[in-house]
Amino acid sequence: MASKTKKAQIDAKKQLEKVEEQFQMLQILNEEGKVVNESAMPDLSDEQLQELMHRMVYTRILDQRSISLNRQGRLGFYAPTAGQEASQLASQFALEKEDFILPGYRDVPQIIWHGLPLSQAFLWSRGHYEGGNIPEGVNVIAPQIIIGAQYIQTAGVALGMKKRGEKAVAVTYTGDGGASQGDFYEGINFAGAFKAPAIFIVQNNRFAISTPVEKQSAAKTIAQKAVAAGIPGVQVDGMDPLAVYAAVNEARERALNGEGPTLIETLTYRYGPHTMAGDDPTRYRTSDQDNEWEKKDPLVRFRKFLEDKKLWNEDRENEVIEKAKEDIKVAIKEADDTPKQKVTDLMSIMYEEMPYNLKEQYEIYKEKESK
Ligand SMILES: Cc1ncc(C[n+]2csc(CCOP(=O)(O)OP(=O)(O)O)c2C)c(N)n1
Ligand SMILES: [Mg+2]
Repeated sequence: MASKTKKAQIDAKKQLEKVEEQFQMLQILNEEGKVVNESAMPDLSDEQLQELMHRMVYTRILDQRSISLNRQGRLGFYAPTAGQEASQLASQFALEKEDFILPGYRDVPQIIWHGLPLSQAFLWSRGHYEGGNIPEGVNVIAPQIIIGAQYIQTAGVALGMKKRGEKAVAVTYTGDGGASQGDFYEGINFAGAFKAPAIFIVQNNRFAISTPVEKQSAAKTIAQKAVAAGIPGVQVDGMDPLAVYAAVNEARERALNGEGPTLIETLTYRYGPHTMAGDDPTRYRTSDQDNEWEKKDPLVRFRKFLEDKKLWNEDRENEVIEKAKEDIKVAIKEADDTPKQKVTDLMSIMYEEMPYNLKEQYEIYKEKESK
């Protein structure tokens, strides 16, 4: 028979509060583009600040164009990115070319800015194998569709880097939904145990398709999940490029100093649908909620910040927009001009040495394709 303990041994409220109070959101630039946390300000030159804005504006255009190309049937799978530019691009901006990115399906912008040609990103969207044929020296893998799987791969890549004595880190992204997956916990735990140089980023855009983050976990923050893995975690304003940059930069330094991985939660929002495959966000979000988040827009606040410093103006922005449109036109043409993939291509890229049963099938398809 269950008996009552005389005195509770767990002060549940206090225990949780103690954890939660350590995960206050880091913000440097507020919604008005004013610096509110001077001491956390990253050391970036004027040119670097302009380059970061360039990348965010460019990527917003890429998102808009990708959505219309998808509607025209000229792209395949596409997961919109508008709203998440600070989380995506300021984190990649804190990396070096040697660092390795393991993206999820919404993280195509980061791998483009890490060196993947735009035409290949379009081919990946179309399901063409050339999209995953990553050029030598570009340290990324093709985006992961299985939610959270990249967290385990990242622990492995980071451990490999450590064993080889490389001065580089492995960086991965998942979403708020991804943080409920077993793979998420296994990845951060393993990397923590081996002090592997990894950075685990969770872009908390408040929804996993239509499931709100409040239904995802009883934890108040995703950042606090780091505690159980024995690694540091931080929650940052994911609409603030400077806060995201500062957090990733610090995590990278720790990793390179042999201090192991960090978990970074960025608070953000996706303005568009989950993907272009029929999701209708008006069924699970209110327009008030959308408006509230659009006021936090990363481009708006960073533009104000740069304009105040006389580092940005309309002409500059228009140049970036034109450049993005031109690049997209060229890249989509390159994707169109790429030879269509054949069944035999899929077989031959899969194996260094093809198994005998596939060899038979390969010959059959080769014969068919020659007609
Ligand atoms: C293992 C697994 N389960 C389910 C899915 C289907 N699925 C695709 S996206 C998604 C939601 C993910 O949400 P979140 O992690 O918050 O990322 P976001 O799309 O918001 O960037 C789900 C459940 C999947 N791809 N993989
Ligand atoms: Mg999400």
